[in-house]
Amino acid sequence: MNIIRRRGWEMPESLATPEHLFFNRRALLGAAAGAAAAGLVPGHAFAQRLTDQPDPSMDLYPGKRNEKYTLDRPVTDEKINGNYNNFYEFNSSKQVAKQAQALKIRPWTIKIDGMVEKPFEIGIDDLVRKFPIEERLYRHRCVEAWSMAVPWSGFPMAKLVELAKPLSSATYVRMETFLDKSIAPGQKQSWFPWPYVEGLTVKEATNELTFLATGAYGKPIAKQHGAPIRLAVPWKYGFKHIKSIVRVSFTDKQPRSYWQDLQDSEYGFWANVNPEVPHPRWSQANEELIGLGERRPTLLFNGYGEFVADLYKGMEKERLWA
Ligand SMILES: Nc1nc2c(c(=O)[nH]1)N[C@H]1C(S)=C(S)[C@@H](COP(=O)(O)O)O[C@H]1N2
Ligand SMILES: [Mo]
Repeated sequence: MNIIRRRGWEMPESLATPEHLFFNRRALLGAAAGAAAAGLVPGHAFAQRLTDQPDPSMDLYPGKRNEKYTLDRPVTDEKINGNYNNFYEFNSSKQVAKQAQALKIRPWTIKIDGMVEKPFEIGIDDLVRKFPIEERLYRHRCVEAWSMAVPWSGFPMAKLVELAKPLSSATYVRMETFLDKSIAPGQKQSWFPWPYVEGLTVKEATNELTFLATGAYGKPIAKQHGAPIRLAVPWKYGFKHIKSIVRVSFTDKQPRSYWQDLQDSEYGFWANVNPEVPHPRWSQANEELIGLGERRPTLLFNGYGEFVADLYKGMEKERLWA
């Protein structure tokens, strides 16, 4: 007999409320096509893994822990975190880790352009050695009402902004994920607005909390978490935490993100965590702590108000919370 067991934190489908809309016909058709394509990929992913070189940045991790950022819950078990991910480029289920191994993370170049003194490109191994790597324990709150606690390693985004030398007229940063259908089957689904794009104001990007994670759990960041470099903005919903970044552009126009493009009425630009403002389809009042089988009330700004509340003073009329 085939008994399907659910662990406590694996919510039934009806509660899991995936980010994208199942009643959207294009997405519905897409989910079916994606599942079919998924069957073909693990072999490919495995072959890629066998040919991977040892990570050349291994010696940098975990970096000295920055004790300023503390948790109110235990760090999520690495195995649990590494097997419950969101990475639509590979597939739109949480079981994406295996397929994500197809991502090729060397060579990896990040383009810095737009309103900067001089556009340039930089290889990931040059970038990670420009600044001291530190470790920070951050909470992560997905818009789907689950959360984790993660030991990221990396450097503040403010350092990258400084390196980029934006013009004083640049007010926003737009970030882009890789685009390569040959390794990422999700990107063959043309009704999704690839590549994945996210944005911040330059003020947000240079806030002390805003972090570029190149490592996690004391080593180079795993592919399913967005290797070799992803964003961590712990006061915002998880979808702002763009993975596998290849381009950082400075602009004076508010960037339109992947999720806004997909469903503007549900996913706004600011996306700050607020337990009192429900998502149009579910409450944000509390969250499932993945791996702990526990639900807890969600905190305003995910508990990071002391660092970021000032950023939003006088913006009460804006849609700050969805
Ligand atoms: N490029 C890209 N970045 C992404 C996503 C994605 O699908 N593609 N999903 C986002 C969402 S919704 C969440 S909750 C987090 C999940 O990060 P994790 O898998 O490391 O927990 O990544 C975010 N960044
Ligand atoms: Mo998410």
